[in-house]
Amino acid sequence: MTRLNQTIEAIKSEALAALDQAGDPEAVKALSVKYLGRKGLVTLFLRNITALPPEERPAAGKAANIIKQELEASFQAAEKRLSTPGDQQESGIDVTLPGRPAPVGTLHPLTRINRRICDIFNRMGFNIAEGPEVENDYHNFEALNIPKNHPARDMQDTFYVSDNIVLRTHTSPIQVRIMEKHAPPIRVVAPGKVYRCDSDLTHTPMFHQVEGLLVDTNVSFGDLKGILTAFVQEVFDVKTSLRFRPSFFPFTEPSAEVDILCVMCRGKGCKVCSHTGWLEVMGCGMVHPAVFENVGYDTSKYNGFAFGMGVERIAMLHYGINDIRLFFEGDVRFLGQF
Ligand code: 2U9
Repeated sequence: MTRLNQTIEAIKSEALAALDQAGDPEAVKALSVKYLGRKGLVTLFLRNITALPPEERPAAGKAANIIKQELEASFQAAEKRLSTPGDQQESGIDVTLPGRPAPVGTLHPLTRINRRICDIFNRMGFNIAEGPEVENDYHNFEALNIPKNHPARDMQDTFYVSDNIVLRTHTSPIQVRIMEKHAPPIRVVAPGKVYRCDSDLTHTPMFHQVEGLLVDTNVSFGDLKGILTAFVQEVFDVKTSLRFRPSFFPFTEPSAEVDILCVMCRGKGCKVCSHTGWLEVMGCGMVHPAVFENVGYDTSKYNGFAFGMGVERIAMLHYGINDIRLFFEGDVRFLGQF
């Protein structure tokens, strides 16, 4: 090794030793100036090469340039290392970055529609009431004028827990229990799960109902039509036509089913409304006097109306869903859309 090479090697060793001692980026910068700056030791060494005999210049220049590059790389690495906070050097995680947003859940579409329905009636003066899902025969059937041989009692439709105990097939027993406890006037809506032994594209063994009951003096079918017309306009967000079609339920007389103009074809006829132009949304009627007698109400003084609807059916029409099972599969790709 020539004397000159020894000098530049010594400069390099000295620079690296000093770099080892540098505790912050400023110290590294100062060393960079000391060795590589305009008047730095390596720079001066390179400048003085011209004073060497011509035959020594290439080797000295090459050695000095290699060392200059090595030192530049070492200074850069040290500066970067010392600029990065210690905890980040350990884990490789930049704790100053904003966090990833946590996935947020949404309300189940049935919960949303159930709340929407109850809220509309609530604003019309109806209170919300709940009751047991496991009911006795009396409250689920007998009190509602459903005689022992009625088809609704058939083993096909009803889940029997024992001879006298059933999973409620509708939320009507809630209103029976309310009437047993309270004298008129009554304005109540009863939401909840109900159970029927039935399963296909539009039926599940468990589904949700909201029923309503109003009892007072001089209640007319016109009052019922007014309340349900206001409700339907509100729940579907559109001014829609309604029709009340005569029907039969053991607990109401007269009874009717409520249809709305098909939300898909606006009455023209399509697959959704089976080409009738109408969609059935709920049932209703004036409460049968036998039901009032069962709870001890004076039928010469009081009368009232009742109605009932399936929450799944309203939700399917509201959101345009054609398979009821989607509500119960728990697929987040479906549920995340509401
Ligand atoms: C009392 C007296 C009468 C509740 C009523 C209906 C008509 C009705 C169906 C809608 C779709 C059931 O889920 S569904 O299949 N319900 O059509 N429900 S009147 O009548 C009552 C309730 C309680 C004491």
